[in-house]
Amino acid sequence: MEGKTVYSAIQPSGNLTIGNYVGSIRNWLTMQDEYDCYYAMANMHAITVRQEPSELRRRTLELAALYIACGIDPEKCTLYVQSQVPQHAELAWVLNTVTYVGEMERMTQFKDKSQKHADNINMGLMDYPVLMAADILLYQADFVPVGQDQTQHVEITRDIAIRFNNRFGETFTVPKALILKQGAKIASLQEPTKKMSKSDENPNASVYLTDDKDTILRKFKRAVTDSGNEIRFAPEEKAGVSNLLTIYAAFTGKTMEEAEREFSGKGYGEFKLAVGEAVADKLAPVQAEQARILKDKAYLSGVLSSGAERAFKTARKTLSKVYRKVGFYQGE
Ligand code: ATP
Ligand code: LTN
Repeated sequence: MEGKTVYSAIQPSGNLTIGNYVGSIRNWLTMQDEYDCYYAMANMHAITVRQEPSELRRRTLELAALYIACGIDPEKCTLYVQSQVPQHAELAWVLNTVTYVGEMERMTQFKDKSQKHADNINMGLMDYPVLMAADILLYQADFVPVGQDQTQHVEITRDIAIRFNNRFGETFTVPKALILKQGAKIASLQEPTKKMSKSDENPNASVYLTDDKDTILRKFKRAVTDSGNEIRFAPEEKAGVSNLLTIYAAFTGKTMEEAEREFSGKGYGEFKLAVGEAVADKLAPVQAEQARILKDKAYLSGVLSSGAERAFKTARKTLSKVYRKVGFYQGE
């Protein structure tokens, strides 16, 4: 499909997990040859919960280096830092006026995060989905590859786009979420019915992309499974084992059937070790590459400044159209 645009972003709010990789970045890689892709470091979203400023800055660069180390090619995609393109905040303001407070209060992520950060339920946290809508709509994206937890935000983006188009005339492309059939929701290794999350307090629940081999093997060894002994994919019945099979398939590129066949008749111990090894072997070169890129400061800042410049050009065009539609004076 020629001429289609893809938009996605990750918040530089913590160490990425293999959930972020499997549900998100892995999906992005397959699109860069086919589509016009924009991938951002969503640092403006990140400050909706408290961040240590020096850490936020460091993590933003680490995330950029990680994208590239995972295989995102900055020559093919537009890789940039959200706060370097002022139109995100500007469009969010306009979209705020076509979004209802009730809709934002009903968002699952808002409710979860309000509970988790009860002492800091700030306006930004509530407005998070509107900023996300602004991200996506600025680039007239057709597709938004994300994990399952973000579907509700893409849905509200569609509602906002349709509402704006109806009120002011055709302005925005109405985007679609692209969710993988397998791997859109990698579960916690400790509570396999919960999503693996970078902000989980239990360090054994998540495998980080920065973990070394020993740590990875140890975490998989301790992964919660069940009292049975069968290795097969049955998410309802065998959440833990199914999660490990999903991770194995994602990291080896094998199909679920191949993975199941490989482990049929084998014990859980051997299985967990194999999953850990597949993950560690895949991550080792990514980690080495990320470290190499981070050291090359001139290269990285060059990539980000040319990314911001490209993003700015597209964003400016859309914002100017929006300003015209809503009746903002833009000079003669
Ligand atoms: P936090 O726990 O701090 O809210 P997070 O781990 O959910 O963060 P995000 O930055 O919110 O990470 O998400 C980045 C991308 O990774 C999104 O597309 C999200 O859907 C995806 N993602 C996050 N966790 C998982 C998971 N466990 N399985 C699959 N995809 C995931
Ligand atoms: N909220 C997203 C990150 C994000 C995003 C976006 C994803 C910010 N802006 C635009 C897709 C499109 C998350 O993954 N937590």
